[in-house]
Order: sequence, then structure tokens, then C-alpha cells
Amino acid sequence: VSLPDEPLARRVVEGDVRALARVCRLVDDRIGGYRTILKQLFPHTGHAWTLGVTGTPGAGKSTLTDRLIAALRAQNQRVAVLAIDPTSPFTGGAILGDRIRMQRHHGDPEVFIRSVATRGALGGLSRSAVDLLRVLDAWRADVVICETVGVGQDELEVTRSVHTTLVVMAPGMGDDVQAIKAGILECADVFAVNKADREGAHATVRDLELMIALGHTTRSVRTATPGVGHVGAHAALATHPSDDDAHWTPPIVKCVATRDEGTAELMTKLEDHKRWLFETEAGSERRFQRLRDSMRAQLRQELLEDAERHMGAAIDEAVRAVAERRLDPYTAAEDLIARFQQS
Ligand SMILES: Nc1nc2c(ncn2[C@@H]2O[C@H](COP(=O)(O)OP(=O)(O)OP(=O)(O)O)[C@@H](O)[C@H]2O)c(=O)[nH]1
Ligand SMILES: [Mg+2]
Repeated sequence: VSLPDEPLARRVVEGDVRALARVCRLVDDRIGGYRTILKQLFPHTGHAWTLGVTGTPGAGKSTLTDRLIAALRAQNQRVAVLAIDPTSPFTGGAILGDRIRMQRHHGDPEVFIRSVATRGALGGLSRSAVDLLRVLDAWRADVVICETVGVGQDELEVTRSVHTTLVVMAPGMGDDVQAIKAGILECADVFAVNKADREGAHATVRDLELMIALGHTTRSVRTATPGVGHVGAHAALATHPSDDDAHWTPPIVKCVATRDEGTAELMTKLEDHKRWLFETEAGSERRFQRLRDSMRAQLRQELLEDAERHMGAAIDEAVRAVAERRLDPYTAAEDLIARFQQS
């Protein structure tokens, strides 16, 4: 693939950190021909393994990420980190916290860390995050790590766009296993139960095991012959996660990030998932599926933005008409779409 014409894009591909930082800002603010840059960078992506780190606020995501960076640097891998909206009631803001927790890597030219704290319009955050992940990939990072707090819809969308998702939990945080499970469980490829130095880690592991078993049951029932599903689920529980190539069962690793305990095993499990993803049929299907989801999300977003740009006032007018019962919402939508198609 030939080098980009656009000078900034070219410099990113050549590994220039300053150009990378500038392009990140342009993409963030969506200014200065950022789309041209993104288009020119795309052919240079596909090199990086993207790793999402998500989970309950304050669970130790940044501390773990710092350990993972160190492990990857020991393998001489180039690492880029994107920390999204790192504001939590636990650390209270966040960017500073991330800087402190990962600062020992700041002098390392093979590590690039960027925090994004702004929340844009609907879907804006996930959109630019996905774009930024690609920029970091084009910089020739071997691994791109993306830290998000796993609660909102936006985060979920980012989580869906990475290769491997690590969900970090910590014991003694109330109903968090319940709170987080909805969308995140289906994205989780590996679980870390961090703060295993605290009481309750075992219970958190048990809760997770149960959740995974239940998730596995529904999937098994769907694929197995009726009535055999339960047997299949039990069998799957008893076997090693990666014994069955067609299906990935998320392993659970206990860690104490502050003491670097469990992080080597965590790295191994993450790498197992990477291997599954890139070396099996099912993994390749999964990657295609995720790209499709991501493209659909992008289309939805861009169509909506385009529609609002062209006929924001007409949309507002239609809402008023529906509110006053002058118009039904079905006809209103049909009219708007017809107008949009003509524009
Ligand atoms: N006891 C104990 N504390 C830990 C462990 N890992 C992290 N912590 C502490 O937990 C606090 C939060 O850690 P962070 O790494 O900032 O957690 P986070 O999930 O990134 O937090 P947010 O990004 O704000 O949601 C810090 O005070 C850490 O020192 C651990 O294994 N054991
Ligand atoms: Mg953090």
C-alpha cells in the first residue's frame, strides 16, 4: 500500500508521535479535513490487536492497563492506549488518575496514551473513539488498548468494535455484577476479578461463573438438539474454555493489579483469545460480525446527522404536529423520509 498523500497522515504511518497527537485532536474535534486523513489512514490499519478494557468504575482498569502495557513492552510491542471518559465517582476525575497510574510509560516512545473526556452528541463519543482506534492502529501500534467505563450505550458500542474485551470487576461493589451484565456480558471475552486481596473475590468469581454458565446454556440450547442443551452446558463447564474451537467461553482470572499478581496469567488468557479470534473459523466469523456491526452503527449515525442537517426544522415541526395530535407519528416519519430522499 502506498503512503498517504496527506502529509499528516503520512507522518502518522511513519510512526511520528507528534503527528499522531495532532491527528487525534483533529478527529476528536472533527475538523481540518479529518475525514480525508481517516480515509488515507485506513489502508494502513489492520495491523493492531485491539483490546478493550471495561468494567465497573474504580475496579482497577487503569492499574491493570498499566500492568498490561508493561507486559507488552517486555515483549517489545508498541502500545497505544485510549482512555475514554475516565470519570468515575471513585477516582473523581480521572484523566489525572490515568496519568498517574500509567505515567511510568510516558517517557517511552513506543507507548502512546491519550485520554478523551468529552462527551459529544448522541453516538458522537463512540464514533470518534472508533476512528481514534483506527488512527492508533495506522501508527503501527501492535496493541491498541481502549479503556472505557462499561455502563453507557456509547461504551458498549466501542466495546463491540474491539477484537478482545476484558471486563474488570472487583469484589464488594454491591450489585455490580448484576448492573453490568446486560450488554457487557455478551461482549466479554475475558473476565478479571481484580482486588483479589480483598474479601469477597471468591464470591464474585462464583457469580461470574454462574452468569457465564447461564449464558452458555442459552447458546447451547440454540445450537444443540432440543432437550440436550443442559447436558451440553454442563459438559462445557467441565472442559477447558478453548477446547472447543467453535465456541469461546470467557475465562476468569483473579488479579491484584497493584501488586502485579495474576497479570501474567491474564495476559496469557487474552492472547489465547487473540489466537482463537485470528486462527479459527468461528473467530473469523466473529471479526466479520463486529465489523458489520460497526459499519451499521456508522451508517446509522451518519444518516441521522445528515437528516438533521438537511431538515432539522422540519423534524421539530413534525414533532410539534405529533404532540398536538395533528399528525400521527407514522405518517410524520413517512413524510420526513420522503422529503429527505428528495433532498
Ligand atoms: N486493594 C486493591 N486496590 C487496587 C487494586 N487495583 C487497583 N486498586 C486501587 O483502586 C483504585 C482505582 O483504581 P483504577 O485503576 O483507577 O480503577 P479504574 O477502574 O481505572 O477507575 P475509573 O477509570 O475511574 O473507573 C486505585 O486507588 C487503585 O490503587 C487491587 O488489586 N487491590
Ligand atoms: Mg481508569
